[in-house]
Amino acid sequence: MDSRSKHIRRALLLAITTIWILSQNARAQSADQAWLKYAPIHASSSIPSNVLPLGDSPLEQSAAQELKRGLAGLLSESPAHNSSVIAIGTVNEIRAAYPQIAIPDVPDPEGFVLTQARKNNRIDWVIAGGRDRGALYGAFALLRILSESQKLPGSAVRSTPAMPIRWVDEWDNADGSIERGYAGRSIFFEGGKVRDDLKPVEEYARLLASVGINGCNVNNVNNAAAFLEPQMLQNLARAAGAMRPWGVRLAISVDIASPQKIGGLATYDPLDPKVKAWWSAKIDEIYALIPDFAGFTVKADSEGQPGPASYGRTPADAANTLAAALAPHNGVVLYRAFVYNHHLDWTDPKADRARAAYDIFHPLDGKFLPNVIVQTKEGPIDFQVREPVSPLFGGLTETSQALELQITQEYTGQQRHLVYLAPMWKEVLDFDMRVGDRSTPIKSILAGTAFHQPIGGGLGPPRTGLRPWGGGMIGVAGVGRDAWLGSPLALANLYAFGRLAWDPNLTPEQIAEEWTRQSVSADEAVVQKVDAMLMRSWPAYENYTGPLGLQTLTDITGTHYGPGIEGSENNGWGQWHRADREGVGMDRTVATGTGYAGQYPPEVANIYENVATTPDDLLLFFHHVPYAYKLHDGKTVIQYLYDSHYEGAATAAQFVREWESLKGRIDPALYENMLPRLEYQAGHAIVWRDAVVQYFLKLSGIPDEHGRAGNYPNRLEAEDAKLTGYQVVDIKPWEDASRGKAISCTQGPQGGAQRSCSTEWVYNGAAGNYDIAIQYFDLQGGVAKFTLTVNGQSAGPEANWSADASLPNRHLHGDNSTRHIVPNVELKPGDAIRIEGIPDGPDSAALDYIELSPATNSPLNSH
Ligand code: GCV
Repeated sequence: MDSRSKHIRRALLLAITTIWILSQNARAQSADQAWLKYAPIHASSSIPSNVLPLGDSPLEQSAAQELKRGLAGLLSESPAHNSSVIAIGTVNEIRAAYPQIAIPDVPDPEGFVLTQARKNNRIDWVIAGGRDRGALYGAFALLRILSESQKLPGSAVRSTPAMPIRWVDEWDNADGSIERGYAGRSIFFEGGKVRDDLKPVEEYARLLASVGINGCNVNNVNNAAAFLEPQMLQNLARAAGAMRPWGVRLAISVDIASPQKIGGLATYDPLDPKVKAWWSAKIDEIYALIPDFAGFTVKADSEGQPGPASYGRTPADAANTLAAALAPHNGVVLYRAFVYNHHLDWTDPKADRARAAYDIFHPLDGKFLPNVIVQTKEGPIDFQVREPVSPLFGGLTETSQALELQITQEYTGQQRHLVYLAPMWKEVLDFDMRVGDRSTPIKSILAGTAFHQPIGGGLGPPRTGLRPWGGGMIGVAGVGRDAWLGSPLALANLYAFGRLAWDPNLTPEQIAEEWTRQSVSADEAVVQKVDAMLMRSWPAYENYTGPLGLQTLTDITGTHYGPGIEGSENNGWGQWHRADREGVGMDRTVATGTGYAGQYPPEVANIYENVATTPDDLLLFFHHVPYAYKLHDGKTVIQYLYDSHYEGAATAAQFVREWESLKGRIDPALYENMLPRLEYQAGHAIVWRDAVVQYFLKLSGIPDEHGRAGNYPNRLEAEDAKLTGYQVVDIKPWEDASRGKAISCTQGPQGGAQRSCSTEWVYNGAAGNYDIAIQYFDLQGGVAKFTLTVNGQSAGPEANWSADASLPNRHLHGDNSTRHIVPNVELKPGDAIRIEGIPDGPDSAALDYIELSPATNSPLNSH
């Protein structure tokens, strides 16, 4: 090869490599996919565009780098032409550089002040952090303020976090899967090891820091023993290093049986001296590798995980063994109160899983070491669409406490449904437990301020020794490689979690507005529309899944996703709703029920004990009532069940319309990404609606006074059609399909696989144009194909579709019952409407029904 050819070859290779790297970067997972977009603002020319870092700690460097990046984006269309700077540093550094201004003390190292200072005839902006971490949070706050309001407020901004522990928990497994994760595989792990590419971890930490989150527990609380192996700890040190520049400290979940499972000891009894020594040595090993290690999360004696109960020891015994070894290193133990027996006797009317956390942990109050924080889910069951606030928050006045929330939407639509959870979380934070008959809202309990004064009633002296730990908020995040949470709008939940942990006095509306302006658009009309959707999404989901405190009416031993009303009954897991022919709800009163209501402080207990004072939205959580029982507005329970399901599904259908109205006003990629998700949700809301409504209609025998439940005049059932190849099958649970039946293209006449099947209806309604909704099942593990024809002709551009979504369950079920709409089809009496289904592997091209609605009125017609 002559030198010219070599030169050309090298140039070609370089070009190909550059294109590849660019394309990799284009796809790289980054914080800009969430809210750190820094879209251009209409900035005033007084905004300084130069950044002056006063210190050189890694956190201050990150802060300065972020400010530069942020300003470059925000000011890209209106560059500033002035010599002012944004000076960033600790209070001490700022005071030294600007002796002429009075910078107030910022005692909390994480707090900050933003203000302006005159210097050399210019007006500088100043970010002064309590320490370097505060400076970092101040930088993000300044960028947020600019993104939102385009200017700095007239007076100084002072901010300190409400609570010291603000962590996300990931339930990632070492093999790269994520328990209850709905956005692809782990950003931390793959193949039993920490991933080589930790860029996404770094970007995640940046995202977390932007809303003040300061810890990340990276592995699943289940099966955690392998995470303490020496090799894994070395790997974890790399992950800790990737998050460190953003002030996010690494924590891990540990298995309480580790001394036996990986340490070779004969016991894991937490009070055994050999066990204590093992933990001590292990913790020293961790800190040698990760000096700023945050601590441990523990799930023990719960859902099959080992725990101290095996040795007759208490959670306090186990927690304190770990805490004592962590204390010299400033580490903490987050001990989860999610401890319960999942083999309860469901025939026993007194058995109640909701009681477990209080029964087990309340007697241990005051027995935990100061660096133990008891971590409690917001409700006594398990992240349901609505639960009362856990009474344990009022039952631990001598113990630091953390509130565990779920950002990943396990029981709330798994990110396929839009459900903005901040309003639910806010209700929890504002809930007044009335401990000692005085104001003790959950947010003050978490902040560690609720019980500082003696409060009488035998509750003991002021707490001492709890600081510096205080308490906090933990969000189970479940981020993955698919744009963090999969659905772009689901990111509002991650954002809201961080913002509320910093300042629980913010409102969900404020947070939604902040998030939308940074993530979607600053266009006022867009902000209003998106925020209105976010704010209505949790009530809508509650309405079409489990209202009145019924909890999410899903199969609790399965996927926790689609409808499965009896799935929580007749098993030991204790998520019962006790629906029977006469009535519904679980009696948790002291007088006649399980006694759970009595776990609250008296003022709250009295409200829940009495059926008349129990709020409607928790009625069935606390009381078993007849279907004809009247709610506060006079409506019967059964009619409310019908109405709320129809209302909820109608709201989900409106979301599609509202999103469509944003076309051309927002980023086209975001528009296209969300639209099919909302269309899917609208269809699945109908699956939910019909399942719950049919179930309670059959059980109660009381008709819907509006005649909707069980009455579907525009539906043509698949099992009633002329079938070629298709077979009629029963669906389990029956309520997940119209009339409990569907058709499935599985076995051919000779037992071999079918190549295709068809079903045909003869139309006999009025002539006109119709939207045809086809309810089909999209099973995992194959991509079935469908075609709709009328009299042998294609029914339009949408008439061919594939069952290619990724939905739970390998069986025909409400989890995967899906709606496709073929719009505007002309029909006249006698027309043959035919669907051909081509199965693919396990996906049997199954169909439930078709439903016709006049083209202009179709709730789901998006065309
Ligand atoms: C990590 C629920 C979830 C489990 C989870 C458990 C927990 O039961 O379904 O996946 O396990 O809560 O919080 O420990």
